[in-house]
Amino acid sequence: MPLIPQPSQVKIGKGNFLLTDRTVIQADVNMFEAQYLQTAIKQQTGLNLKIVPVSNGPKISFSFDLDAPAASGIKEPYNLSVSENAIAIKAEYNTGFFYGIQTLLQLIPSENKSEIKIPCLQINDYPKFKWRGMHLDCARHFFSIDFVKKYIDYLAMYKFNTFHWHLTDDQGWRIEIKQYPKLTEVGAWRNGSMVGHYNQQKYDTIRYGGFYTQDQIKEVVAYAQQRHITVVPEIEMPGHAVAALAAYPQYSCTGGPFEVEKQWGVLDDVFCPKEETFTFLENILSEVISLFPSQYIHIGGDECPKTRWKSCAHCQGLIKTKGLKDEHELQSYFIQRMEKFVNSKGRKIIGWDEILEGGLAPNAAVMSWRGTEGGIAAAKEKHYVVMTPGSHCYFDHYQGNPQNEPLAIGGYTPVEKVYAFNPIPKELSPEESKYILGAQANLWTEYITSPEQVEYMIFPRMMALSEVVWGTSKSEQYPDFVKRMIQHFKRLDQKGINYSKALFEITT
Ligand code: TNX
Repeated sequence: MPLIPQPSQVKIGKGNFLLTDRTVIQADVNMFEAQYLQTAIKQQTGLNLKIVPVSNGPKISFSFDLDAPAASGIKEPYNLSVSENAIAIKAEYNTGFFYGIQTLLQLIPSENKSEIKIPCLQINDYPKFKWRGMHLDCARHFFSIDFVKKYIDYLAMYKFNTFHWHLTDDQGWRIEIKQYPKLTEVGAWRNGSMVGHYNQQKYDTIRYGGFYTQDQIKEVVAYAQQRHITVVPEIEMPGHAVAALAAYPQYSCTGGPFEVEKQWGVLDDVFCPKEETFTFLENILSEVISLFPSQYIHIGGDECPKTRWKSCAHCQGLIKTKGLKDEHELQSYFIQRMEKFVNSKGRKIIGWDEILEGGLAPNAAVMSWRGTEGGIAAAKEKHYVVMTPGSHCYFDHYQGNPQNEPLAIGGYTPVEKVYAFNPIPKELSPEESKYILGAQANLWTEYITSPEQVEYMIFPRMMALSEVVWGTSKSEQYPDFVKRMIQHFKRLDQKGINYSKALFEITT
């Protein structure tokens, strides 16, 4: 069966179910999942299935009576049984129905036909990891709401449940904040971008930018929610803040002026740990929290040079009065202040692994990107971790021979390497491993300017990652995975999705 991610348990039976326009979807007509299935079958096959509350004929039915719940406290488990007379999806939660639907859709060939054979089988399935994430950087390059929704659709197809939305960076502030209109009036626009590779230091002079209104953000969050995906927003601090400082220079150490940045990289101007800055950031986070119902709010924390803090009298004074050792502890003080605020709103923070430096905020979760070491250290300190090491999870890297690939930042992370990733490092005991929530791929977009290129960079690598985080990838089964993946290419073709064919390169 060409299923991705491979389910936990599949038993193939005998015979087939015949899907025709006489098949009905037996469900409450208002059930989103039933409507989703109806639309997807129509798109995939041309068949028009009715949704009816009760039927005695051939049907696809939903019921809340999962056989043997796999693991308590998770919403994903489902059973899918296909027999000659009926298809039944059982689950405890609608999330399980949604995953059963994704599996069923992969059993239905993508072709216009009036009669489609679906092989009889029984699937019992649930994921291993709670955090199955994909990230998208909409700051370096801006992607429309329509494309962000498509991206969410791609996540849904492969049973991802977390969309990490990178909304702010040096090169652009992309989220409307009502209390600070200049963040988008000024911060969302730059007067040029880097052209070609970073090393060449060449720029164009084209005004570039865009932002999402709060109404659009709500629309995306609701769209994702229907697809059982949590949107985790990221607001960068204290580093990667130049776009915000271009709009409000008073929250820097020097007072500016600044321009929204044109070049990629790590910049010295960062938020200054003043009371006014904390108030500014808290007011921003209040609006962010009201838009995103996610348990976690990502506060960045990565790549914050300490250059400005070192020569800032206020910062040095703060280090003294708070009894801090150095600027790293000052960064930790900064993050802990923000954590207190976010916790007071009933939410938790997650940040890049630099938040370990100078001491972790008490309830923070860590995204381990500079390898898995940060994640290992955090799990040993009993903090939750999402693994996203550059070595396996950076989809801005090349996936084939750079000579045949569109310009990328560098690196080499082919699909086979992604498939071989194990989010649980061998250094952790079973007890410590419980703190590994899962894994995520990051798509930084310095060199990714169009939706087509986003698709190219995530496909097919996200298929490999989906199996890693679902928990059914096994290195020795890579050849089998490749066979299934190649069958999925037809589906991607049918949906008009652009994907990399680097896999077919002859390597010597
Ligand atoms: C490092 S990963 C960054 C990003 C860049 C990326 C390029 C991380 C937390 N920070 O700002 O876009 O490298 O790969």
